Amino acid sequence: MITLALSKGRIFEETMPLLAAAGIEVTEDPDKSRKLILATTRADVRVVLVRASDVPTYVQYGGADLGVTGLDVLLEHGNQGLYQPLDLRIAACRLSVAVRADYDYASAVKQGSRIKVATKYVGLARDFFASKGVHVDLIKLYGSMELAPLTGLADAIVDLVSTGNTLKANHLVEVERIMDISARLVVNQAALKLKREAIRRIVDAFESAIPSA
Ligand code: PRT
Ligand code: MG
Repeated sequence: MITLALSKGRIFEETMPLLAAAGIEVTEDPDKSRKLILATTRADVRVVLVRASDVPTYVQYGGADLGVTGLDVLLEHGNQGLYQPLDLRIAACRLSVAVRADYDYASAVKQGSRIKVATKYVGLARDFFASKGVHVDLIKLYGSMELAPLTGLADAIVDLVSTGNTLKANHLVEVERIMDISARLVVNQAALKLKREAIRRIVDAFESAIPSA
């Protein structure tokens, strides 16, 4: 049995065409069922639904053999015990710094002021600002980062941006792009040895179906 960990939403949806290329179709709709283990058209392949931030953990400890996870989640988690064979080029976005339109970020950086930054990505934000020599106080949030500068909780946020519509709707502006993000296939290292053939076939099929740049 091969177990693939996915999160509901864009990762699940954008992984379906890749699975189809491997001749695998999920036979249940995750939005219409409360099941967390989904069968597929292949008796030896199943999908488990986990929180996006839990995918690396499931694969690292062998709760799943493979998983699809954003580079943001993967870097924040650390890639210990994970073999990372493919950039799937799906669920693309960027990790950026954003502030209120009336906050002068450039001056704050230049003057060496301490900047209050709210983010779910405390590790990535710490590394980024340290590499630039910018002093920050990091505030950990679990969601709705966009609200933090509007309420005075923080001066800036570090969050994912794709269309930019969410920032715009909240009168925030992107002031720095930290890195480009896309979803990665991750594989448990022990599974790679024990189930080499079956995993190799899935990895190869995914690779052949990756959207071109
Ligand atoms: O939602 P939940 O708390 O359950 O988990 P999650 O937010 O971690 O999962 P999900 O499904 O929202 O995101 C899974 C992965 O998709 C992320 O880890 C990213 O790698 C990737 N991804 C790609 C995105 C986006 N694009 C994205 N736009 N994840 C989140 N967003 C959010 C962003 O945080 C912001 O709130 O969408 C908003 C901005 O979008 P635009 O289009 O308005 O700019
Ligand atoms: Mg989300």
